[in-house]
Amino acid sequence: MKVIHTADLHLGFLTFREENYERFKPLSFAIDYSISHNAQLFIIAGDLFEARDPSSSLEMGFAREVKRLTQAGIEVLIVTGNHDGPPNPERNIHLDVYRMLAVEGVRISKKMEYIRIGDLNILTIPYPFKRNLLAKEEFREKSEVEAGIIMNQKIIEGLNQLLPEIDKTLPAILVAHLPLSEGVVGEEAYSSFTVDTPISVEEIDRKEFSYIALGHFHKRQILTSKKFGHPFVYAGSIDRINFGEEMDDKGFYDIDIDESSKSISFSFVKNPYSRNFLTINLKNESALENIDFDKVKESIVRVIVSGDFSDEKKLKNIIEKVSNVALAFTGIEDRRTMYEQAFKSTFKVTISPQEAIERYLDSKDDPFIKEKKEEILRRAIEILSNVEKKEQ
Ligand SMILES: [Mn+2]
Repeated sequence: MKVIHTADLHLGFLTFREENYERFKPLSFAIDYSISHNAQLFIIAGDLFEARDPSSSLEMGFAREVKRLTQAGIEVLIVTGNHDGPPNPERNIHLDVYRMLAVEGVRISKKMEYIRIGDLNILTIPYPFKRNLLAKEEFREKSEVEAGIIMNQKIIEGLNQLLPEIDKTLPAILVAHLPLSEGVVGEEAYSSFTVDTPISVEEIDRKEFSYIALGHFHKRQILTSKKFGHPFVYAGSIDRINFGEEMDDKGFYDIDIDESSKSISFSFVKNPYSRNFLTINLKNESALENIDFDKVKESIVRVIVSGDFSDEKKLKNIIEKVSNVALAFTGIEDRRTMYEQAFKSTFKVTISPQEAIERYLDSKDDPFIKEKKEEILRRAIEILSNVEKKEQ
């Protein structure tokens, strides 16, 4: 059985409003791959949309991609992440539409549960919201840290309760949207405002699992449990969100599971359509000749100037060309302090909406704004995520 493991799509994440960027391209590529490789199951391990209430054009675009999977006979499993909500599992979320309409071949898991798809046992752990726990009378007095610890205990209890449902003659996997204490946090730290209480690999590993499909950390990584040697795999985000991910490969995992022997093999598939970030370091004259303008054209670009240049005009012309060709140009960092201000002001620079709001808030000398900055920023980003540049 072939399974595709994706996570953290964050559809609708705002970067620099770059023109010509097709937001569904990375997902479409993963789906084309699944169809052409005869996958039977397509997993999204949480954080589908950046916003909790995505715009209808984003939802339509996603539905169009899901339909391509179901029409090809590929089952779809979505386990909710912290961006998908809800803090209260009884409350409806946008993905419930798929359940309400009983879309065949699409499963949404927003609570821990056992699911059987074909010859595969699946246990799920959607992102656990502490707010849900703190709302209960008995836990109301607990601190966030205490609530996190209780939450993790509940995950372990939940797992142990679900384990007997596994058909032991067949392979089993776990799909979870969780922070693991052994893992490396990626650039999502800049887009998430939730405070996590990580749980350890050993605490959730069970002998029955062959593969643990994870979402939440945007940095792709494979952790191994000491207990049974099982692979705990973060597929990583499908797209890059800032310069911190410039060098990271983005993509998804292709897993082959043998039903009779329960053995698995898996490999990473690089997604060529992930948004590119490019830093151009201008350290010397020869750096000016070696700019890859094909790459510039398809990237969000920044320039760092640090060396000595005999022809200042030539330097300026080249940076000007870069700024015109780039998908989006975010600015120049001139480390030769003597030129700094005059140099920068001659170029048109794009900053992200988040950055613009943050700069605006920082410029205000208002105690209310100072105190509520994080909250205002979070709400503003949520609103902006729902504003579409162009209807599709
Ligand atoms: Mn997440």
